[in-house]
Amino acid sequence: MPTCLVALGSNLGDRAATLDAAIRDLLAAPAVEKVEASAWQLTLPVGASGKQPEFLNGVALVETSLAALDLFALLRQIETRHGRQSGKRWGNRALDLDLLLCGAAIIESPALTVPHPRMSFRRFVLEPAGEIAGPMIHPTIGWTLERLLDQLDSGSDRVALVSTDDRSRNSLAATLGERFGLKRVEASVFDEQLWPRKTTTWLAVPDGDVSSGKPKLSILLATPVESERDRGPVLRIGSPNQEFAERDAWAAVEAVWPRLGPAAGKRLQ
Ligand code: PH2
Ligand code: MG
Ligand code: MG
Repeated sequence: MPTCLVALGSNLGDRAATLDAAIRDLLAAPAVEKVEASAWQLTLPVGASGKQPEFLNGVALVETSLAALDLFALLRQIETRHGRQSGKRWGNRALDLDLLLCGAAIIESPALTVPHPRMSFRRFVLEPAGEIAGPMIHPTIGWTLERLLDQLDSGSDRVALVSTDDRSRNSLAATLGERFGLKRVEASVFDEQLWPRKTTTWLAVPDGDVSSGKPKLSILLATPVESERDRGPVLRIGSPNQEFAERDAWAAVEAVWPRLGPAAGKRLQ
């Protein structure tokens, strides 16, 4: 029976009560054998366009005989039961349940992508995952969740923008430069294998440590079949819609470097 990993989040209402109830609901489902939850963590909202309440986040290991799509449907049911409205992509929510991993499965269907496309660089996912699921392997990157989290702590404070299309790469580099003060830097020899000079733009984070090693974040822009293997935390942007791509990219930067976000410096309450 594969073990699946689920992310939980809430930023409306009694957040802890809702996450606790979601765990009970999962346990009560007929085909669910076992559920182990991490501690809940208060986190700054990532990708918010205005003021947003803080999230309570955590993850749960779920042992189930359900197929991934059926578990996904169950998560939707539980979200609905707790007042989730089919809302905006980066909006507030009483309960958000995301299917992160299902054993080593790789699923790309219109309804569901596993591994979850934004899990590998989100602190609010990897920190709780480190507690209960550190040795699980991210099947397309090939790293454990523990190692991904360690990369966010000790990797180089750079973003590698990868695309064969110079124009969209340059335009995204400019957007991230304006928004966060990211600055173009030269590649180091070390990076050449996974991030070829010709197709990569390197951006350094202000006041970061860019000395050496793999970047904390790679963004793959609609590149046909660029492998994620061994890159570490990675966002693949498949949508050709530029507005959508920019939003995904800056939300990823905030997820890796919370101090750059709009809520930075704010005390969690
Ligand atoms: N979920 C999002 C967008 N932003 N930020 C935090 N801190 N936690 C979340 O769970 C979260 C988010 C979209 O699902
Ligand atoms: Mg969701
Ligand atoms: Mg989510």
